[in-house]
Amino acid sequence: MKKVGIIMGSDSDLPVVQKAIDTLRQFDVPVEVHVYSAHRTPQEAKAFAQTARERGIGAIIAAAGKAAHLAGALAANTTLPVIGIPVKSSHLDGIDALLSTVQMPSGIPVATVAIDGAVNAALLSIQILAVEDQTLAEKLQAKRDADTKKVLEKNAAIEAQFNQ
Ligand code: RP5
Repeated sequence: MKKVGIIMGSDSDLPVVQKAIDTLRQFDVPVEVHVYSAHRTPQEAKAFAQTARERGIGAIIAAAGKAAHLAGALAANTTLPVIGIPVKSSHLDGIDALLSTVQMPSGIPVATVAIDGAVNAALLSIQILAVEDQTLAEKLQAKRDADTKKVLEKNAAIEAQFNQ
């Protein structure tokens, strides 16, 4: 199975990124995790992106806050799909990172999830791998079914409380 490469701009992003790692582990998807910054370690970030495909990575998740150029900088150096997580790590509540991550110029796409949206970033990366992996696709469907069941149970409890 392909790996998911997870890059965070700083180790201070780990509390958010941990949720992506946990989700990928629940699906038994192998991960490779690094701290590389588009600004502080641009050479290392570029080298990672340029070698990711040959190392068996099928999708990249990039988490960064503030002037968050990490996802875009990685995407500029690979044709693998890159998913950006804007991290809420500044006085601007993550809006800065969201806009920096999502507003990519035509030709270099980054699939941007919500601010701190690490679980969806992981699920999207799994969906990308599942295009060619039937077992993974079945696990995704099983999770959807379980989530639906939980919501319907909550609905039944609310209906019992309020609808006589
Ligand atoms: C960004 O700046 C990082 O991704 C992090 O979200 C933010 C703050 O980094 P530290 O100053 O905590 O290392 O590049």
